[in-house]
Order: sequence, then structure tokens, then C-alpha cells
Amino acid sequence: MVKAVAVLNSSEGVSGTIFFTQEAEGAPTTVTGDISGLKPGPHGFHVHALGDTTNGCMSTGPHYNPHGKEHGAPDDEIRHAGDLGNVTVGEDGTAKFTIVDKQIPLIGAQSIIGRAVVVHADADDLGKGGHELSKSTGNAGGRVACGIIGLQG
Ligand SMILES: [Cu+2]
Ligand SMILES: [Zn+2]
Repeated sequence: MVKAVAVLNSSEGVSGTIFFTQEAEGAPTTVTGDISGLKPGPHGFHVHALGDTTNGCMSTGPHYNPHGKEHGAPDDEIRHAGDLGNVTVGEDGTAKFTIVDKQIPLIGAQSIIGRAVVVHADADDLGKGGHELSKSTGNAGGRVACGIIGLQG
């Protein structure tokens, strides 16, 4: 089994830790997260292409997209590999979630190790909002927190 972790950093008071596990090559990856300090409601949650935070979350690049597809929902055939949809934040400003996904391996050529997870200010419209940004970012607003995905022992 391969394990990874991302500790979220934020200039807007958001904190959290995201854990990733993959049992073997070709198996789905399980993502478990705990985030606090967000406004209640849905927030876009993605793997972005780069593990570069030299300019905060802005320098993590676009959504991880090794297959050159348009933005979509996690269950869509047409989606970026990094499209993990939304996490839902409760009235207390916290979210606890588990996501199982087949397009974000920790093992192999398309590993997400060294890339970044990003939490957005607003809901991801999953490509269906009709906004000019829907097919690229889901129009999910600013990048309020991010963390580099690193190997864990
Ligand atoms: Cu994003
Ligand atoms: Zn996307």
C-alpha cells in the first residue's frame, strides 16, 4: 500500500489534512479529509497539476489533466483526472469526508505525488453551470487553501 498526505496551507484561516491511500497499482485511491475554517456549503476540491506554492495556491497550476479533457464531475466520462467535485462544509465551518476515485493514483506514471490539492471559495458547478469558466475550472472561485501531496511512511 502507498500512503500520502497533504497539509493545507491558507492565507484565509483555513486548515486541514488530507490523506490518500492506494492498495496496489490499478486500484482506486481513497481520500479522507478534515478541513476547518470554511464558510458552510459546497466547495470545489481538486488535484492541481503542480506541487509549487511559491506564489501560494496560485502557482499550483490548472486541474491535473493528463488526458487533455474538459472539466467535469467525478462520475463523468469527460473530466480532468483532478476533478474531485465538492466537499460539503457544515454550519460549524468544518468538513469531514471520504472520496474513492480511480483517476488519482499514487502509483505509476500518472501518480499525483508531488502535485497539490486545492480547496476553493465557492461550489464547483461540475462543468454544467453555463459560465465561461465551467468547462475549465467549474467556476469554483478563489483558491482558499492548498497543500502539496507528499509520500507518507
Ligand atoms: Cu481547483
Ligand atoms: Zn477540472
